Amino acid sequence: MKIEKSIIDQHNQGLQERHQRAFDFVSSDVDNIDDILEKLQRFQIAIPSWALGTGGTRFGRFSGQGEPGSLEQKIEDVGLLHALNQSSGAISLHIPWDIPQNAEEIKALATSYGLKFDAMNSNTFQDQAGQAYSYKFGSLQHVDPNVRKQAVAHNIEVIKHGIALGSKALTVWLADGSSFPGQLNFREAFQNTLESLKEIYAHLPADWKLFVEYKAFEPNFYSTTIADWGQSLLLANKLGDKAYTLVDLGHHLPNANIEQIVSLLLMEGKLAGFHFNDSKYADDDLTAGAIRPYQLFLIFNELVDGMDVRGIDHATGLGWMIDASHNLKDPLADLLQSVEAIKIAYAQALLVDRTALKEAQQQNDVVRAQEILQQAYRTDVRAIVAESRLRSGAALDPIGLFRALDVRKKLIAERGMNSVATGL
Ligand code: AOS
Ligand code: ZN
Ligand code: ZN
Ligand code: ZN
Repeated sequence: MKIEKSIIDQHNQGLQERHQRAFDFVSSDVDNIDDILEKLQRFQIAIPSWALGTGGTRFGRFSGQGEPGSLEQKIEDVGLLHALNQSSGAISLHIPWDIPQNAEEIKALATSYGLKFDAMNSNTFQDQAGQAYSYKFGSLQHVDPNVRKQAVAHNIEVIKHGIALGSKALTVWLADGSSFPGQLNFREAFQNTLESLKEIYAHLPADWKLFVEYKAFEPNFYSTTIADWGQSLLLANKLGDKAYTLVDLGHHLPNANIEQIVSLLLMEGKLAGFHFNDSKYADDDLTAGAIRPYQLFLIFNELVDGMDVRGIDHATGLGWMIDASHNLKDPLADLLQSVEAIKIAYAQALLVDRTALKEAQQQNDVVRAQEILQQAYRTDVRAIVAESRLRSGAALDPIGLFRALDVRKKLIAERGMNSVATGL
């Protein structure tokens, strides 16, 4: 299914008056409103193909119905999101879950929805049918060079698929690590991982990037070979200019100061981008902004500050992506909520009075510094984000329209009750 522009216009007309009142109210106090709106309009967040179906946990999985069963249908789903919010203009694929049979056709289909291909994701955390060697004890770190070779070859394969689709980055997330003390020699595991990554890196086209994702724990519970930003940055620095550290918000030990990590990575020119999600405990992969919206704002505050200093393009300078899993909500509605939360945090960060903040910092005026940040955070910017959507031809209320159109019911009619998205 496709959502026609006329449907969106009709929906917007019904909400226009109310929206205008809210927008006039909030924007009357903002000097650089047009600049903010323009930045919000350009800012795109990629949708991962694996978030389009229900994920489940190791205890069970409850089918979501009408889920995309093919790569074409996944693209169709992201197309629906993009039509509703004009902010989800890219999809991130996972190999082997999304192997394109005909790259040209897939590319053309994505273009017809206004979508690009963000980072490609490799998978050496599961064994695939017919695979010669098992990843039970790791992949790029493995003690057996044959396993490492197989895992390297898979990543090179993923790069090739990405080239055919016009992607420009490879994200490597490894489950590699150990669950018991003594199981692994940390240094050898790290060295093996580095050597394997070097081989993969050597196969990157000149205009490609390698994103090295870190994760504190899970599925291994004693050590993870790329466990934190230090270990990722160490690898990225040794690999070269095309390698960067990817921050998944759910991959830190409790209470980590993620905004500080982001700030320093940006300063070093080594921030790859994000896997946005939220969590109460660890890698919960909940809807962005659902648990700690203030943290999300503080991260964006560092991003806006650092990007302005470094002159990085807010819209395209980083790999902005969601990484989420859904057990309860309709994945599409959930993704609309995530994108909205991310844009709200961005809009709030753009409101921060940076000159005043700098001044307060120089004077060690802690009270004022906090007031300045919270002034921005406590501003209800929803009408600003909605206005940016309106100007881009998207819906004033994407979730409202998604529900009013009964999109899921139509997808079930097209795809059936028990369709199951490929993925975790
Ligand atoms: C796993 O915990 C990581 O977040 C990965 O980024 C991702 O979820 C996985 O690669 C999906 O394929
Ligand atoms: Zn991730
Ligand atoms: Zn994760
Ligand atoms: Zn996650």
